Amino acid sequence: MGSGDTHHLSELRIVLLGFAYTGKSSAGNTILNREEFELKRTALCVKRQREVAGRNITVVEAPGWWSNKPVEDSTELLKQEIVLSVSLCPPGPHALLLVVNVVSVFKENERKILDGYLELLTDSLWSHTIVLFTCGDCLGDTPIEQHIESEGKELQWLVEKCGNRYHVLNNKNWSDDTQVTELLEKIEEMVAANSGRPFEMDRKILQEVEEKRRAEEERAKERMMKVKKQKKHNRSQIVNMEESSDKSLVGGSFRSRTADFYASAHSIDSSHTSGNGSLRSIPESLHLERSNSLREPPTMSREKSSDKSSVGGSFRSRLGPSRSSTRSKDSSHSSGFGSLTSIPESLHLERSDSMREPLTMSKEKSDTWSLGSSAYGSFRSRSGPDSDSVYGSARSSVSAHSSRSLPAIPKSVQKPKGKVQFPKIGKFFRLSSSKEDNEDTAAVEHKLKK
Ligand SMILES: Nc1nc2c(ncn2[C@@H]2O[C@H](COP(=O)(O)OP(=O)(O)O)[C@@H](O)[C@H]2O)c(=O)[nH]1
Ligand SMILES: [Mg+2]
Repeated sequence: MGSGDTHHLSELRIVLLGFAYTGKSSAGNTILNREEFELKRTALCVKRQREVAGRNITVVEAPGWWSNKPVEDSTELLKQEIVLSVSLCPPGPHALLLVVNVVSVFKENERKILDGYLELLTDSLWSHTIVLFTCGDCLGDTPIEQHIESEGKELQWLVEKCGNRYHVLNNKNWSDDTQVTELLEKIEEMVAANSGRPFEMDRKILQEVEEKRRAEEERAKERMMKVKKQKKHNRSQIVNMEESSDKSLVGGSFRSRTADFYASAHSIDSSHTSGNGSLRSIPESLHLERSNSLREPPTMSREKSSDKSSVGGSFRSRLGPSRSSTRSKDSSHSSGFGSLTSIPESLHLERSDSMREPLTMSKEKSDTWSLGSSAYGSFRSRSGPDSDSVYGSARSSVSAHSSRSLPAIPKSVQKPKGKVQFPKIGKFFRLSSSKEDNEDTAAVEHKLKK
């Protein structure tokens, strides 16, 4: 591809598309010559702008898709984002860069899946698309043409669909700026071949998706209002309970403090499960595994994920294997009305050699999940034999939501030795009736409220 006769554009709009973990964010950074994109998975498009090589460049990264998950099995959000990516740089991108990692397998299955996702953007995308090979450093001395030939007919099909437009980037070598200027020139050459027309998405399809998105956002707002209203109602009920318990002589102070305790436990819990839009970051204490795989992290059965919305659900997710935490966060994402757009770097996704989605969880893991379908179950999974103490249960569910260290349990409320007992409220009250114990309990409550 020659570059001498192309028109130098002062503005370039680019959309990066492709499988997850192929190097889209890295390519965006190489093109903009700065770490503008974080190397972590995002559910929504990310747009960055910068002046490079005398051009004002806009780069939009669409969320990547899994190589073993056909478009019909993917989420609505992902499909919408892929379509909307091209509307984020009006009047449309000059170039769609289809990112393919040279170390990834690209066979019949991958080709079909890729084609399925690209169909979302209609057939007209091909005239505006360039295959952008990443991991150029992994090729060594092998010319990209040889790689295309040796990889097989599927990759050749892709390159030909793109009018034999391709480019190789080594995202680990920013000092070589010719690789970027050459890419920009290839884009300008394509723009010239398209008579300067940017890629325009079919208006009807775009409108449909935009309307759908708007309606979802509206419903999300309504849900948020509903949750707020519900919380307000719950709070006023607690106040009423407190007032009526104050009137009672025996156990009054205990009940009012208990109401406080449960109210705070409830509010921590609901911040995880109600998805009211306030959950923006995930505590550092939660970690996902990441190895060398392009697989989608394991999914939970519908039953398991719905379990999480019940009391103790988030608690269980935190206690289970590290992946459980992952899923718990995932659910926070999906119920969070789109406000949670990124996953902190401390969270790592599992990778292995294959790009396939792993099968569902092993029996052993699902057994772990089924533990704790009751509050006691979840408590047992964390605390073992001590689970039969009411305080123990409350204490562990609170700690599941809080990254703070657990306050010490006052002696007076620890499990009595010998036969297991479930204290009744009256007994419970009596347990903390001495001055010393009251001080202990007050200290516990103070810490929990913090
Ligand atoms: N060696 C090498 N690694 C790369 C290159 N491009 C991306 N990577 C790595 O591939 C992984 C996925 O990259 P990322 O940009 O997050 O992919 P995305 O999910 O498609 O945005 C990261 O660990 C990158 O460091 C490249 O050109 N060479
Ligand atoms: Mg990325």
